[in-house]
Amino acid sequence: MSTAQVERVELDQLTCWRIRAAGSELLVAQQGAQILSYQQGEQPPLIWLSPDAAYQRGQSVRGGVPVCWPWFGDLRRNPQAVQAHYHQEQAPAHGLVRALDWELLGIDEEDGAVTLRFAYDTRNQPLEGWPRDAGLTFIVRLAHELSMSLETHNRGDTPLTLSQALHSYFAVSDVRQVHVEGLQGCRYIDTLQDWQELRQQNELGFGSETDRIYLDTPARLSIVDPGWGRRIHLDARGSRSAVLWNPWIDKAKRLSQFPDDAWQDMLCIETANLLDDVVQLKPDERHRLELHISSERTD
Ligand code: TA6
Repeated sequence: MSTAQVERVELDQLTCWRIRAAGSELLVAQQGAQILSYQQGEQPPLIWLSPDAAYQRGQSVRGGVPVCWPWFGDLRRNPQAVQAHYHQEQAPAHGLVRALDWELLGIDEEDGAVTLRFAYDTRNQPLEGWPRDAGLTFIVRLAHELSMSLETHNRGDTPLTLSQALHSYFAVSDVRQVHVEGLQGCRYIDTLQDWQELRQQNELGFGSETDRIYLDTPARLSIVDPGWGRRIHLDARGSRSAVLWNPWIDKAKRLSQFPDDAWQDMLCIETANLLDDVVQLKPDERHRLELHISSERTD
């Protein structure tokens, strides 16, 4: 007997899917194949969605897990091989697909879990200024825990180099009280200190705006949140880099769809392929970027 529920919901201009399975709930927008929120049982949400989120066509919803592809961040800060594929004056932040319509291939249920399969095919929907032949699939599986996999298939006859990230916004009780485990000893690029390279000496806590690219990251990073008595585990595959971001007070005031005080309630850990971890695909080669999110009680 099916215990999962799948409901299509229209949020302003966006078609979304609300999925309930194994005591968890997930909200996904078809635009951008963007996970919007994720919650286990009666716990506070694990994935944060802005209270000021706007559901407009052509713009990414603030929060959730925007898919940044075929580059992350400012294109000009990417390796030349990533920049070379794009031929327009203006390059949008975080690539080209996070606010475009993806195709929903299907929603399947099995053993109480629900899997959604999305695709973006540059043959059917060419990306202006990026004339490459690539196929993207994004598979999201909700059981009690949440898994996601972003696969790129280089269908062209020349090599393809890209950077990417699953730009996950996590909900926290108070970012000033949390810390991140797993980054000790990692090299990082501090984008707020002229992109200089530094090394993380101990657990990472937050006391100001933070915007860092960590390199040679381990498979597991964890957010320790004493305020909500939980650890959120991020288990990654196909990634050796991650972005840690909190806008803090001043930048929060400049962000769209973002209440001025919301910086306290969220923390981005973005599972990525950046800088010396960019993806290099030969013709017909594939790469998967995968993330599994779970949580455990600590109180
Ligand atoms: O991932 C960190 C970052 O690059 C920040 O610098 C900030 O710009 C954030 O992404 C959000 O970007 P967005 O374009 O979604 O407002």
